[in-house]
Amino acid sequence: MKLNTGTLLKGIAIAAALSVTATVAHAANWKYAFEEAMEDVQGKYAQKFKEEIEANTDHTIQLYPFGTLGESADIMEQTQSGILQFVDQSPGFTGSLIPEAQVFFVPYLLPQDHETLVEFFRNSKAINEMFPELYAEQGLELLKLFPEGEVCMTTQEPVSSPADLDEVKVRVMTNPLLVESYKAFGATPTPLPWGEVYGALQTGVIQGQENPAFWIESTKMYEVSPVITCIGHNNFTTGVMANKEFYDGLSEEDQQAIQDASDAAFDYIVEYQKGLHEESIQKIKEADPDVTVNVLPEEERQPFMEAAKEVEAKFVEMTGESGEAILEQMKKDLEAAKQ
Ligand code: 6CS
Repeated sequence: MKLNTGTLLKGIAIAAALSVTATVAHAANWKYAFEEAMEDVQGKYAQKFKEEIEANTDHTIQLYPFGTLGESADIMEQTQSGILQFVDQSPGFTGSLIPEAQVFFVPYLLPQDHETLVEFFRNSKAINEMFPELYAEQGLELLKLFPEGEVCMTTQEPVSSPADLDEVKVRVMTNPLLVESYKAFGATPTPLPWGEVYGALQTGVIQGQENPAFWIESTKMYEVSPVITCIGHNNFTTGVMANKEFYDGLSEEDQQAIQDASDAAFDYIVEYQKGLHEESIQKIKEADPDVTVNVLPEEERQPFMEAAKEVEAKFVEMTGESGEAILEQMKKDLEAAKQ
């Protein structure tokens, strides 16, 4: 068949138009919800993830901060059912779905030193190999677990020993091990979703709660619980995951882009957190000079550290062999991270 130049050019134009259409039809707008505001740690991570995905794929990401789609439990349900593609939910809540995730609430397990902590999250076999299997059983592709900062308590009265927590109702995230933890610390634990915490402190339904300093500052927890006590018992862990069916249905290229964006967001967020605790405490003191910040010395931490042993035993009791295996692996990984 003889083709004249006009026909050929028309053919090329149609083919080009079709290939553009195909690409456009393929580009998706993925939905990603998280438990904090845009300028908090989870929001910063999410923004970096979005930036990477949008720079390296045809896809776009719509971000949904706390309050736009409901509580943590709601955004998890929406992700499991496929309404959302990505979710950031902390083990504090995921622990009720995946009991082994409560390991992040065994007090004094995670190191306080930032570099060791980052090394651990980066290379841990428990984090990178064992947890993904457990999340997969719940229809979730675990993309990243990362630290958000040292957890401190906020109360009405000073706390320097478990006796000071007697009869004090301390709000905890909704997982059974945190309840055990605060029982062992001498308090009356009260599990609540995040949205109810400020009001409950204001009305005296509870008298305390625990969270990292950036969050105490940004959510103004110090206005309704002005004594901050740091006992070095934990660092707040959070996790980002995708709906597994959605993830498995993606091309290898898109899956790789998601893994690369997760790595980039991890590198960014651990750097972002350097000095964040101190800066947040400074901002709180400037906002309200009446706030007290107590960092308990080693000897006053001792009784809390003793109580931690009981919590660790509870964790094993609650999660059986599978939890024990995770705990043991984490201990090995932590040892390696310290080297
Ligand atoms: O305590 C909580 O429920 C919240 N704390 C932090 C640091 N992030 C989100 C979570 O909902």
